[in-house]
Amino acid sequence: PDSYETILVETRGRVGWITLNRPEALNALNTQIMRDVVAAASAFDADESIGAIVLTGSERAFAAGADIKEMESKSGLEMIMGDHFGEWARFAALRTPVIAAVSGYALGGGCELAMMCDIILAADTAKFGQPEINLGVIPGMGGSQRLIRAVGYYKAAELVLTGRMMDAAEAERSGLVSRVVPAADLLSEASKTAETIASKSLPSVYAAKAALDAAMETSLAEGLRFERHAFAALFDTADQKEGMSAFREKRSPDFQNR
Ligand code: CO8
Repeated sequence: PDSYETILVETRGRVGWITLNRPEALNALNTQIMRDVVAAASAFDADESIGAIVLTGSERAFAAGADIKEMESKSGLEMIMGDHFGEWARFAALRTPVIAAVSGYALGGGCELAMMCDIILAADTAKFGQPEINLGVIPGMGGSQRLIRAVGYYKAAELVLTGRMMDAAEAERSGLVSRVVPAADLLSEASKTAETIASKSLPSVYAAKAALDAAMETSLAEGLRFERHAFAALFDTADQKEGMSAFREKRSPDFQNR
């Protein structure tokens, strides 16, 4: 669809922008916002004129978690049959790199959604946490798994077991965010980063993201095998020839696939 209920969607050059827009609930992730985000992101992913996606929220909140009011009365069976996990998995499986531009709260499902992205840029106002333990549950969209890969077992265990929040500086020190920037610069920095990625050859960007994902999901031996094959495959693209001849001729490359 061209218009969505819970998000704002915009194309700026080769960058697709998705802004979470449920201000009344600090962008809590209900079924509708999940459907909107997955649909908009999938449409950008299918569009070869898009080379990067930015996902952001408001100044006050990236997203304050899954929607507690929507979940509260559900049974375990309903949670499983709702297949929220399957839909978010489609977001995590996009080929196009996604930059999360996080200002304010990224809690619970909000932190987990940021961790499904490839780059996390944080405003100095950002706060991250997995507070599910305070609600009598645990992270359900990857928080107990991706957080450990990002920050290590002991930091993740403390956050998941106590539910406390980290500020942007601690999140950067811990390896959860790529970079912290002043709040006023968050969107321009996200834009610059996205445009930089979108200026590269798309097949190499897809391959780089897939290789990085392999590192998170497989053994070292398997990951290295994947990388070697993906690296070799890129030598059959015109952009590899262009990139390398541009280097030799001391000029900037004019990639066809971007
Ligand atoms: N769900 C629903 N509504 C929310 C949520 C949420 N997660 N967070 C905030 N809101 C609503 C508030 O209820 C409030 O609405 P109203 O004005 O109608 O009362 C409005 O947003 C503004 O919030 P506050 O008044 O609470 O604002 P404060 O500035 O006082 O506090 C906080 C901000 C600290 C962020 C606070 O709102 C808070 O603690 N929110 C909940 C954080 C949380 O526990 N998140 C984890 C949720 S569980 C989860 O994410 C599990 C993920 C796995 C899901 C698996 C797939 C289904």
